[in-house]
Amino acid sequence: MGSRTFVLIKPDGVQRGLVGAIIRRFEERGLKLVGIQMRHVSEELAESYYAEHRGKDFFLPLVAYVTSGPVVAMVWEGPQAVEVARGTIGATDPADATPGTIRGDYGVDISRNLVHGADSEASARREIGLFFRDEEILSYTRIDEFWLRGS
Ligand code: IDP
Ligand code: MG
Repeated sequence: MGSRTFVLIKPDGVQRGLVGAIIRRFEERGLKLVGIQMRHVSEELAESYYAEHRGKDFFLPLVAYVTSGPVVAMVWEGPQAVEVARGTIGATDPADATPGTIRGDYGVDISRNLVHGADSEASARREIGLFFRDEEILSYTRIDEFWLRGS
């Protein structure tokens, strides 16, 4: 089994009709989708999910943003899943993000950056645990795994 990461399409991604385009980036890159759910994020969940940012000046707007509409929460698996997903997502501020990344192709402002990706394996485990029960994460072989990894 490869490592896992947690990715969340924020409410602007859903409202702008970019769910398919965003999922496609990870899917075509070669990560394997092993968990997915659409939901609203409660204030309580947002505050624990973004606990590291409590006290910063953007914390309350961030909680308001992520609770403002449905999100799509996902678990992706693959070699170095955390780093690979963060690379596909791009820099935090879409204005600085490289074209070719999700934020660099679809965003212009740091307050609406479309997607979240866990920043370490420990964060991924914590965030997956906040959103998913164990039985909601699936185990299966993708038919192209050999062609993605060479073994
Ligand atoms: P990351 O999402 O690239 O890991 P973090 O520094 O962990 O970036 O920040 C979490 C989220 O908080 C960002 O994705 C963005 O939505 C928001 N955020 C971070 N810095 C700012 C800011 O300066 N203004 C407004 N929102 C911010
Ligand atoms: Mg972060």
